[in-house]
Amino acid sequence: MQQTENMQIAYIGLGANLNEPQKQIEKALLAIGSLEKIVLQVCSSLYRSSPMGPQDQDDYINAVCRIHTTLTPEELLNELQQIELSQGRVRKDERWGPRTLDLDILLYASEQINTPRLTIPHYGIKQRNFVLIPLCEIEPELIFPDGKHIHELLESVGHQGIEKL
Ligand code: A4P
Ligand code: MG
Repeated sequence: MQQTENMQIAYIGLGANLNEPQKQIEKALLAIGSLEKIVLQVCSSLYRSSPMGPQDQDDYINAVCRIHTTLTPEELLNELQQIELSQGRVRKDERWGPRTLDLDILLYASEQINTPRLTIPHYGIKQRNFVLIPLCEIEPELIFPDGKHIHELLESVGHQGIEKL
């Protein structure tokens, strides 16, 4: 990507627990990195985490990456949903059920967005160690749009049920 104008920083959370989840995450990172208006900057290690939600499903593989992009948040969501679909994601009614790939926009610049399609920061970010731990690995001094430091949030979620691969 040549263009540097209107380039924003965004963080994407990746999660998978079906069909060789580690490969799903690796494939998704390649797909994100090959999008025209995105530069993939850095990705965290992969983490294995116990499922949040129904317990009769496999462990998840989670990671977080940082991108630079000229896409708007809505355009970014469209691209991410396309990648989810191309990797066999089927949206079911069950809340927090198993999935081949889940791509969430965790943060987009310092924007706070609340529309029917988009909540940014992602609504679960502050309660989930499988998001905060990889995010902190790549951005240890991150300040959230509401002024909270990532370390403050990490202290309140703990390290249960998650291991770095
Ligand atoms: N949407 C709103 N805001 C956003 C955003 N910031 N990023 C909307 C992405 N999408 C956003 O998403 C439903 C709708 O959310 C989208 O159409 C979009 O318009 P979805 O991916 O179809 O549904 P979902 O992911 O099943 O729902 P939900 O409630 O977002 O699930 P979560 O919260 O993502 O949780 N356990 C472990 N250990 N690790 C995991 O990664 N993930 C889940 C899914 C459950 N348990 C887990 C994990
Ligand atoms: Mg999702």
